[in-house]
Amino acid sequence: KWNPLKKVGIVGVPFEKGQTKYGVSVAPAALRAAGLIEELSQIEGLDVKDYGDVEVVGGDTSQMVDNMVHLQQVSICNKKVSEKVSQILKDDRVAVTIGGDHSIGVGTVDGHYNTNKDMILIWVDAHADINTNKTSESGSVHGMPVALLVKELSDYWPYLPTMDWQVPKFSIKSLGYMGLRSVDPYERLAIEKYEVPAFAMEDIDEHGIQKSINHILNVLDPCMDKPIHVSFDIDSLDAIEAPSTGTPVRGGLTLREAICLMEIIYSTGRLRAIDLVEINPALGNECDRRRTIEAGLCVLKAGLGFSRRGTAPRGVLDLPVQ
Ligand code: 4U7
Ligand code: MN
Ligand code: MN
Ligand code: MN
Repeated sequence: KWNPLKKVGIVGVPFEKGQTKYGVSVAPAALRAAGLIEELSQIEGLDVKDYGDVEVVGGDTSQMVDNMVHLQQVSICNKKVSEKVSQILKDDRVAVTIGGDHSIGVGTVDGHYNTNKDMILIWVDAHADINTNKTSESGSVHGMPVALLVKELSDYWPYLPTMDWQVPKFSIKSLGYMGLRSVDPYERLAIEKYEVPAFAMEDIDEHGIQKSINHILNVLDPCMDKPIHVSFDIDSLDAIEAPSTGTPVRGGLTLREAICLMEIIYSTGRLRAIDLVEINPALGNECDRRRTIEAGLCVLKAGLGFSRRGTAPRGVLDLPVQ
């Protein structure tokens, strides 16, 4: 019944104020320089449109809310991200957003939710990113986007100046996690309280990647008719596969597992948005940087229909003769 959309829109978000390290804002340019658009365009039948980068501007840097660093900049950027993602989806394209740090997940999911109220969200990450400003150790907003998005947690936030444009309406019942291995105590409490389907690495070890993702899809969308949003933090991959990232954690997904995960989600025909975040080309050496960017490209390609089996030329029935 569902056929994958063969049109995709790419938008870059060179934003890094959701965390403290320099460099994650360079990722959209680095991925483009590594051939992002060309590689995706080589996928058979895929129409790729580049929407450019969201413009990132400064803002008031004073702390307006306790333990939430650069909230105003995060807010200004995310409003634009949300509008851009909505526009790409309305153009009937899969929305691919290249971060930037993971605070931009607020904008991507908000933009998707505004066009598809029944969307489900798969958060692929070493971390749960469901801290509030009260539970966060770091005060970095890239550890808070899920808590900002879900309506069930709205009472746990103080009033957030500049964030009035974003009303949390997305339900935590439509959220699932893959790849967790660094979860803070109150984050774990939230996962258990709301019974969020969460496959930490030990669960993936027990069940395997295919059964794990199929289980999540089945829990969140038993009728198999909802649009899917994948928010892919590159640190879900093992630090050996993706060293150039701000908060690497050992013992993560292999690139093969991540590719398999994306292929399975692609094959539902319902994948409508992918975020690729937290690649930081300024961290590590040239080899680390290339490895991390390549891994990111592999993940995107798998989510957009690239087949490891290969694809025969279209409309051709035989090999060329001499
Ligand atoms: B990322 C952390 F305390 N939980 O809140 C926090 F461990 O988008 C890490 O997943 C957040 O990379 C990591 O600061 C955010 C920390
Ligand atoms: Mn994250
Ligand atoms: Mn992470
Ligand atoms: Mn990180």
